[in-house]
Amino acid sequence: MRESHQLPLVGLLLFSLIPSQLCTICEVSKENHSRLNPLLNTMIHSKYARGIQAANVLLSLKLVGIQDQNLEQQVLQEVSDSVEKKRSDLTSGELALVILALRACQNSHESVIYLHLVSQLEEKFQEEIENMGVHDGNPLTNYYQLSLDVLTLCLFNGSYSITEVKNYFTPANKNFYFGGQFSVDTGAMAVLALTCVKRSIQNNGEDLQEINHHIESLVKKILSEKKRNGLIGNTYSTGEAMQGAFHMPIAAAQILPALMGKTYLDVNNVSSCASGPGHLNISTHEPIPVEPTISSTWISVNYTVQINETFSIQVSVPKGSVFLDVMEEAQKMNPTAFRFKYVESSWGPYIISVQGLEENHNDRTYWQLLSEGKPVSQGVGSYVVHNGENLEVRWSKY
Ligand code: B12
Repeated sequence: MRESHQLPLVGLLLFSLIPSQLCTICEVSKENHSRLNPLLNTMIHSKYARGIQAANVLLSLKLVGIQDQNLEQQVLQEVSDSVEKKRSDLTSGELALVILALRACQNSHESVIYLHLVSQLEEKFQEEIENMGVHDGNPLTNYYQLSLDVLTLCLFNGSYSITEVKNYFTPANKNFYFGGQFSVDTGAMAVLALTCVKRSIQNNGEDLQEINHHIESLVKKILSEKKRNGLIGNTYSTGEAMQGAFHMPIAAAQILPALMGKTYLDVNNVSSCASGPGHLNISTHEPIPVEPTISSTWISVNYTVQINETFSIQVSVPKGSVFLDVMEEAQKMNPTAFRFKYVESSWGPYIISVQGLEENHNDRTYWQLLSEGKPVSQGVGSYVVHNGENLEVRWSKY
């Protein structure tokens, strides 16, 4: 992913994921805990806190130690129901997140009921490895999810092979890169997983040395990306920025633990979980929805679908519209050239096909979103378009 793909979130996320001694500046002081309320409310009152995506929210609530039995019970129910519904259709990373969320902050004797989920994850992790064997090193999902898998198996006594982890998580592996650009999020999640594995190794042999070496190189790569965006201070120092950059509940869920000085490595540490603020003020009422100001002003944008051929159209949409509105309008005007499909994900709508041409993880193909020829850093549901802008969806390889 290119530079423009790096959100302030990445800067903060990376610090949250690197072992905590590096992260003292991320933590919000006790007096300022109330400033986290907007983040909490964003996280809880959203359609993305439903279904399987609720796992992110539950994990975050438990990690930061918010003691609200009703709320926790409600989110827990949401997670359990969606596991029941999706069953074997869960991706490996989704299942890993579910386990992290359900088992977080529990004593080990309380958590026997989730043992079958850990065995399922062992199988899903092996399917990822097998897929890499047959498809040129490409997993079923991606390395962010493989890292979540290893982290979860490591934290909750699942079985995995240290040799496999050592071989697959070399920092030069192509799966750490999208379009030649190092993915900070992926690297950060891998550092967490490798740190857990490192702690589990008893002897001081070759395994330990190699894992240590992987961690060090990944941290170096992450830090070298950070210098370019350098937004850490600004982002959490102003409440406004928090509500802006982190208006997506998933973004809020990923950043909250960091702001409370917690990382995903803390989930099996019951005493660390319990030391949360407890008193954060969560509004139990849905915020009154801000009606989108139906603007009487219309803007005009150019929209292009780029495969081998180029298909372009001029579209008029109300001011304040997002990328998705433009795509929908273009589809109405010319369904043959501009028809598309999307799926809902934790980050909002994700474009999976245009003109019937579908992304494929085995081939590393996807639909990239661009503005003025540069990749945008948000999805179609969030990116607000401007008058005269040149938007593009491009058939690409990562
Ligand atoms: C892997 C990945 C990809 C892969 C996905 C395919 C694959 N092999 O899995 C590729 C490289 C194709 C990709 C593409 C894009 N990505 Co991406 N991606 C990720 C990453 C590293 C991990 C996602 C994951 O597996 N999560 C774990 C699983 C369990 O959760 P999940 O919700 O089920 O995951 C699915 C969705 O996240 C979806 N997805 C991936 N990226 C994006 C982006 C958006 C906007 C949406 C709605 C969904 C989505 O693919 C995942 C697998 O199915 C995240 C980092 C992060 N912090 O989450 C960035 C991340 C989600 N991506 C991001 C962006 C911006 C994009 C693009 C819009 C870039 C672009 N300009 O084209 C495109 C999406 C365009 C589209 N078609 O709609 C941003 C989103 C920020 C935001 N505020 O919206 C993130 C957070 C990276 C970052 N820090 O900037 N991505």
